[in-house]
Amino acid sequence: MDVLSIGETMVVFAPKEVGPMRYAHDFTTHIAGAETNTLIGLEKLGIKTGWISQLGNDELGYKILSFVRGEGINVDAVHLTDDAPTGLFLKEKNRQDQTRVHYYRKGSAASLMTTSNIDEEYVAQFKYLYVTGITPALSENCKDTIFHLISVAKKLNLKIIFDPNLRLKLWNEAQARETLLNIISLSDIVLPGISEGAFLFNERSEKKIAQNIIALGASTVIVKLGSEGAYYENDEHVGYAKASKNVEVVDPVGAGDGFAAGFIAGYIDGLSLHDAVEQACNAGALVTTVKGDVEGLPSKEEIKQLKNNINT
Ligand code: CKP
Ligand code: MG
Repeated sequence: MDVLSIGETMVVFAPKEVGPMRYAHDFTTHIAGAETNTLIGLEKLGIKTGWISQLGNDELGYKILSFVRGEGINVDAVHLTDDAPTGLFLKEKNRQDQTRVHYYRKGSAASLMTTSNIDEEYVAQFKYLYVTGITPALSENCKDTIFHLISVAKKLNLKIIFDPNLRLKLWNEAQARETLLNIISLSDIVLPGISEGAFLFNERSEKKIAQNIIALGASTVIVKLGSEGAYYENDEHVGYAKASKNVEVVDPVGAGDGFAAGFIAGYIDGLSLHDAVEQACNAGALVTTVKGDVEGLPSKEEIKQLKNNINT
């Protein structure tokens, strides 16, 4: 298997109506969590993945488990617990079409993960570990678990890929900055958004952000610039890439995870750094065209179609 990840996945309830959620009556449900969003994206691009997590031994837990399994992800390392419920969140849309997320995940099953959730033999089956800054924000024990997993993965020669995914609803700025910088210093490939880079290094320029990350020890950095594409840098290549075509945004949440999937799949498939980043931009763009965080994750064919459209 190729890519292993660890994190919390939740059921999302999204009101059909636009406006304050207190007046909402009808909700659609989706499954979302940054790490499984990326793993699902990778499976769609032909990469074999596995997921370490903990869900409640409850109806929402079963719903998530069968959905994630159904997308092809190995779930042997997903544990069901009676000690806490599965987390969930609500996605509210206001009149300006802005999305607000409300979490109901404090004390959730995933937040109770400890180092005992990490089985070295399971980790040893993979070549890459993909982590995001959400998991260490869930609880102190989750933070310890992430650092333990990274050290096990490094010992077993897995490459570490990190998306900072800053979530200030989950922890304070000082805690976030310290932990995210520590994880960056242990990572091979880092995928920050431009505003996350600005938060971490007090720098507005993508080049300065990338240089700071490389100075901490990473070999490849890709700074996401939203609809402007992304800046990439390693010791051989530096440049910009963009989605092949502008798309109509329906739901922006999950774009970063689609980006990660597009990039990691391209990297594993041996594309040039530029082409892997372009594939990432295309995958991220396509995620935003569909409601839900994973429903718009593209296949290789769909990425090709988006590319071809612009050339005709
Ligand atoms: O940075 P993105 O918009 O790609 O991340 C979205 C995900 O895990 C979303 O699915 C949600 O479940 C979360 O980030 C989160 O915990 O905020
Ligand atoms: Mg993100």
